[in-house]
Amino acid sequence: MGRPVAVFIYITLALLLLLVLRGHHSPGSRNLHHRRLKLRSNFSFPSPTPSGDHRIPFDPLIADIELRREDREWERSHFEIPSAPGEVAQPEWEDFSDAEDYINDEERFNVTGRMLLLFPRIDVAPADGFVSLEELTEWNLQQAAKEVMHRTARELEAHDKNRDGFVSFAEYEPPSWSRNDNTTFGYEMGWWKEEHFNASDLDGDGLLNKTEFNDFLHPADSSNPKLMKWLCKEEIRERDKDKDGRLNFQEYFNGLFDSLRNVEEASNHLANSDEARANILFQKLDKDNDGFLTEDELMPVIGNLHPSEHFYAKQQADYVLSQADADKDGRLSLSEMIQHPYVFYSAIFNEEDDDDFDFHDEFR
Ligand SMILES: *[C@@H]1O[C@H](CO)[C@@H](O)[C@H](O)[C@H]1NC(C)=O
Ligand SMILES: *[C@@H]1O[C@H](CO)[C@@H](O)[C@H](O)[C@H]1NC(C)=O
Ligand SMILES: *[C@@H]1O[C@H](CO)[C@@H](O)[C@H](O)[C@H]1NC(C)=O
Ligand SMILES: *[C@@H]1O[C@H](CO)[C@@H](O)[C@H](O)[C@H]1NC(C)=O
Ligand SMILES: *[C@@H]1O[C@H](CO)[C@@H](O)[C@H](O)[C@H]1NC(C)=O
Ligand SMILES: [Ca+2]
Ligand SMILES: [Ca+2]
Repeated sequence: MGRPVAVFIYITLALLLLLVLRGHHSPGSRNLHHRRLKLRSNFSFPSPTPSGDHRIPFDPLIADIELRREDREWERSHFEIPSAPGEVAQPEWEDFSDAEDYINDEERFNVTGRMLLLFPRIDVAPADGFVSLEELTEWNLQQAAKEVMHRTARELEAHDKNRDGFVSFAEYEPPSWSRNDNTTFGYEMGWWKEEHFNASDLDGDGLLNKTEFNDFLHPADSSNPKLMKWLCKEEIRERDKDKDGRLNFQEYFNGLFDSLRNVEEASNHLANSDEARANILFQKLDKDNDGFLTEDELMPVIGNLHPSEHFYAKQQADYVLSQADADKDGRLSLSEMIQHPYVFYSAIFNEEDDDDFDFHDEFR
């Protein structure tokens, strides 16, 4: 009777000790000198449903390295160039491992130096020696827009068969996942169809230039009213079970309400049941009180249904501020930025991913 109990106690103590040791290990490994910066290793094609990992590069220099790497990968997957006989395809080491060695070499890529250089470029409205949430959001938005436009230009080149700098609907080839099955999500998808194309064609000349094509690929970030209207229509189409072109309460409650909770929470805390809360918002959106939501009535909340680049830019700025604003005055001084540089180079919002995804410890 005594022995099993003793063994049990020993095992428990050993486990506790292990936990304590691990606990001590983590704060140490959070020390910035034990971090390694990691480039975004992955490349994904533009998709209408942005994935959870939506990271906007903070430093244009890193963005540039990442984009060049991405371009190369993109070229590889789009134009498979057969290697000449006898010639061995060379792995592009200079773009993959060396880039990370470069940014982790404090003498070559000096994060303090980067902060000194970037701070005055972010602190502009007004230039008062502090970076506000708005300034950081605007900076993130600019970085995101540059990156998105770069990818759009690349896509445009691939689709523009006659090389006139425009994409016609005949030239456009929808992504393969949308071609194979036109009811992938249980409804007839409107994305990448002619109606979507026409809505993106701001001047109606039948061709998309770079701006229009960028809107076509990222409708939620567009300011083209035709396209916003199309996006609302598409939201309805996805949930319109009885196919009458509008949403009744049940279709709204089952399909749309969940995505609108943030709107709903801000406007009303009084109703207690889910359905009652949903009903209050429904009444508010249903301007003509006919018991149905139409595409025009969805317009005021379309930004909540499709997170825009602005949403991510602000989310990332909020996160960075929460981590680096040491004196909690709601803005960042240069010295706060210099003291927390790694927050800027790894801004992600999923705490769990923090260690594995963006950093690895240097104990290897
Ligand atoms: C992206 O990364 C994940 C794991 O991080 C991996 O499983 C996947 O294959 C990668 N995709 C590409 C296209 O490299
Ligand atoms: C990085 O730059 C700062 C400021 O220019 C300088 O004080 C520091 O010594 C540099 N660090 C390294 C490792 O070069
Ligand atoms: C799309 O689905 C419809 C049936 O819902 C079918 O008649 C049509 O041929 C499909 N189109 C393509 C391009 O697969
Ligand atoms: C798109 O616009 C063209 C004219 O530029 C027109 O011929 C075509 O019918 C329109 N298609 C749709 C689905 O609206
Ligand atoms: C594309 O066309 C639209 C509509 O005419 C125009 O507003 C926009 O500036 C053009 N973009 C470029 C890059 O030429
Ligand atoms: Ca063309
Ligand atoms: Ca501060």
